[in-house]
Amino acid sequence: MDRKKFIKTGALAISGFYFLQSDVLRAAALKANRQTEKREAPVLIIGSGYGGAVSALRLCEAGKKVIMLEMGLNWEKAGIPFSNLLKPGKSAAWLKKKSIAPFMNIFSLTPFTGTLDRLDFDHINIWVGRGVGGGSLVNGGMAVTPKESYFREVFPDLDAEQFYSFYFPLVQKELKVNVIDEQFLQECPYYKFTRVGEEEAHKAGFKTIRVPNVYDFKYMEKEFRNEVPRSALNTEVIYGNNHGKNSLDKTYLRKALETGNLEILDLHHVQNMKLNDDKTYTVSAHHIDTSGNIIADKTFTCKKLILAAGTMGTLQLLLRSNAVNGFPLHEKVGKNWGNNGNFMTGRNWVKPLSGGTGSKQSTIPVGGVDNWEDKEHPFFTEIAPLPMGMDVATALYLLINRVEKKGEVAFDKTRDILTLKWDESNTVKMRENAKYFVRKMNTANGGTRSHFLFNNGFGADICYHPLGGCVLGEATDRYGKVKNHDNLYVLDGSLIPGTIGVNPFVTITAIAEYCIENLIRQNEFAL
Ligand code: FAE
Repeated sequence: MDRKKFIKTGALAISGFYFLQSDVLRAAALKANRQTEKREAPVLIIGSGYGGAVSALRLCEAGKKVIMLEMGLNWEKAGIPFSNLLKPGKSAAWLKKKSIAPFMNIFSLTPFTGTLDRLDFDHINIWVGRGVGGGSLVNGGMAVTPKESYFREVFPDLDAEQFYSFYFPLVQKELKVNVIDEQFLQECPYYKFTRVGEEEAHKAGFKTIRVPNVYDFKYMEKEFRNEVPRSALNTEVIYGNNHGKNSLDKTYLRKALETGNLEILDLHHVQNMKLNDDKTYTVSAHHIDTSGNIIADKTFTCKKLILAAGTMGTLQLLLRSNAVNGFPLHEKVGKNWGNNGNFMTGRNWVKPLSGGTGSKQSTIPVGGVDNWEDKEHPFFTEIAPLPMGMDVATALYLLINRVEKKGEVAFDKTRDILTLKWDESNTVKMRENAKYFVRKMNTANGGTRSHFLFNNGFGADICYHPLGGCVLGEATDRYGKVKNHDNLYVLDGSLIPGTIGVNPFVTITAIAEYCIENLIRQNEFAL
């Protein structure tokens, strides 16, 4: 090594050593200053997404005092604005150094407890929401009621008539579901992608449907007229919406807080649960700051525990607690998991000579292709926006298929991670459907398979809708009480056996309403 190189390497090594030392010292200082706190709670809910929010409201209305632990931030309380797709900021990712959208991750970030997280497995990446409101903060707001025939097939033991006459209408009202005005849709330049998508689908012989949403379309019309601040028309969606979207913090959670019976503790990341001899639970959580540093170790002892941490969160808590302290588990926990048939695809060269799919796009999808009744190729697909700030003549689709082969979730104790038995064999039929759809669309309209967005045109590994693993009536009783337990309940997407045929939050909310109503009626929460 020459002298110059020696000095350079030595200097780097020394500065590296000091950096390392200062990191180690900072971590040690933080640990030494960490506070500990113990609390008692009659009813504890983990997670503030759909299942958690419904449970909180109905229990609070019934006069129960509820504490809710949420690992993500309370954005409204923090007063930090959400960032948009073209300028990702604090809200863009959960403690990551780079943006984590499904594509175009060219943005560097300072790690912050953002709203969107991605869980990476060998053959599938799963996106989830973090923050008070869970997935409702980051999702596209598509509020779709499943087809009754498929609901009956997926849940043969539920009273479908009661769901379609009572629970689905109830949640549509509570979630503030509405439909875009047809004239606005036809005239608004921000919906060219939907108009082109529908026109092309019709030309290819497909049936399209209008998709309801929780985004307030009257607000959107005002946005368009520049009467109010823009949100959906300003590329806000998967990193949160500053306006317009009726996320759970504006619906169920707000109502629950108004009862005075709910306390929400944000930035509380639950690590594991322990079953005590008197059948109560001790829940251990890290209270973190917005950089992810642990500032306090907290334990909560509760009589009744509701897991609503979302499919992956709930499975992580159950399986990890079992690995760490022998938490009792039923053999069906982790089984019957699915990606709701999620399969992304797209097309390039869509109407390149007539303005493509539009340079301006609303982030809120309102159209879909319904091919569910086709025996050979049953699927539903969302005509998704791609608001990139310029016309890229590209159409994006999120297909929802049947899940013919289910997956399985387990826990690897040595690596301390969840594992997922899921590979290309689980998505064979989904790929066939996507190929069929894209080929038919291209034959009728021109265009190519989208190599621009995906490797070879297909995103088999993109999942927004993880479902199952703690299935109603299998790992739980018929109302979500976990088998082998007296005081533990699961109320979230993990109750749905891996598939529901449409975007799932309306169903998750309805099932949670049904379960909590019956649990309260059975005096499960009489303390
Ligand atoms: P979820 O909403 O995920 O809430 C779980 C909460 O628990 C989260 O806030 C977590 O931070 C929290 N949590 C997890 N682990 C812990 C822990 N250890 N300690 C403390 N807190 C914890 O659960 N669905 C639709 O129906 N329509 C759509 O348009 C749509 N678009 C989507 C777009 C994107 C980008 C994504 C990611 C999802 C989308 N979904 C959509 C799916 C939907 O948001 C999801 O199915 C529901 O949010 C799941 O509801 P859960 O109540 O199961």
